[in-house]
Amino acid sequence: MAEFDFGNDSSRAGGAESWQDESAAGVSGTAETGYDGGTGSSGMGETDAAGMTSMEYSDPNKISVTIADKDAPLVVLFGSQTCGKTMTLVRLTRYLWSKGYTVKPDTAFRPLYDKNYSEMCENFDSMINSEDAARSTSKINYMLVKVYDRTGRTLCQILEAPGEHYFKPEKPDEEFPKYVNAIISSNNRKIWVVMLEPDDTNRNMDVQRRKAYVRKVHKLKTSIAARDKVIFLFNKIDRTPYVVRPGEVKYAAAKRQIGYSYPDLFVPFTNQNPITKLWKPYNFDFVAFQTGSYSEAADGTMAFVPGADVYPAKLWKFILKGIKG
Ligand SMILES: Nc1nc2c(ncn2[C@@H]2O[C@H](COP(=O)(O)OP(=O)(O)OP(=O)(O)O)[C@@H](O)[C@H]2O)c(=O)[nH]1
Ligand SMILES: [Mg+2]
Repeated sequence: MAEFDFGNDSSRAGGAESWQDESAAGVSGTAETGYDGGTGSSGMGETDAAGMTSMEYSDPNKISVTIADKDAPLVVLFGSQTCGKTMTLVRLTRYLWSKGYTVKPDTAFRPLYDKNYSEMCENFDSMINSEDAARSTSKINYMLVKVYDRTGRTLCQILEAPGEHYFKPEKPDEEFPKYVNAIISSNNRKIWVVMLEPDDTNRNMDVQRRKAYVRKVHKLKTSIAARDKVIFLFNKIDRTPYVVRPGEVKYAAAKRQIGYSYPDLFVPFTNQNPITKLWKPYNFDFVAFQTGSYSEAADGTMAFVPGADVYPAKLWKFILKGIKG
């Protein structure tokens, strides 16, 4: 856990003062910034529309986050900008609600000065249910949600953060920001959902950049704990020729395509166990996914229609498997 305390359960109740105390010992650096106690009215305490201080915005190493629950497994949606992390969270949340789970944002994740975050927490339900989900979620930079079963037991927490903090196409080999490293080394069991997408769905990605993304994923692999699990999520599967009908995907072909698009991606995940490798050649799960379809309505809004339930159902099955270890 190194120098990062990951907060504690009292961080919210204690308000701005206790937050400052904690961050002094944490990665955020907010204590040195002259943080103004959450009024957002002076100097470094001022936040932009995205809810970050100018300090956080210009130097991601100053970003302050708190994972108060140090026990619940942490599912991290890892991927570059616009690969679909936020919408995957939206889709999975809708699915989990339909199955009777409770999914709620964790208000303590960002400091009180991040009004954008607190507003998102307040409007979480309507945001997730919005038919214009793509637009209504465009302000999501960070989101930590907790998933509870019917008895109120916490099953896991799911983290969504800006794609450029995991992979920046123009600076592909840059180190992770401090807070990402703090998450990597936290004691929570982690399930890394590594996002992949078709060759032609992201204008910021080309052959070279996908190779660089592979390097970043391999770097992640060398940094994570042995007990951590990895799920490769091939998003935007609707934009590939591998969908037979909604929810039914030619898995072998889809996986083969990933091998071509992201060369050597799977190599470090080879199962070295002489026995289990006979039926399980790799140490990861693989899921094809579609968050939904996006069509432009007459009024210019993007109408979001969720994809088939099969996709989030399968993702959730793998997450549950990862939680159980
Ligand atoms: N065709 C298709 N498009 C998708 C799918 N999922 C996401 N998209 C598109 O990708 C866009 C970006 O999705 P987001 O979920 O906001 O991406 P993100 O990974 O959170 O991006 P950052 O927050 O910038 O890191 C959406 O607005 C959609 O246009 C999908 O399953 N199919
Ligand atoms: Mg996002």
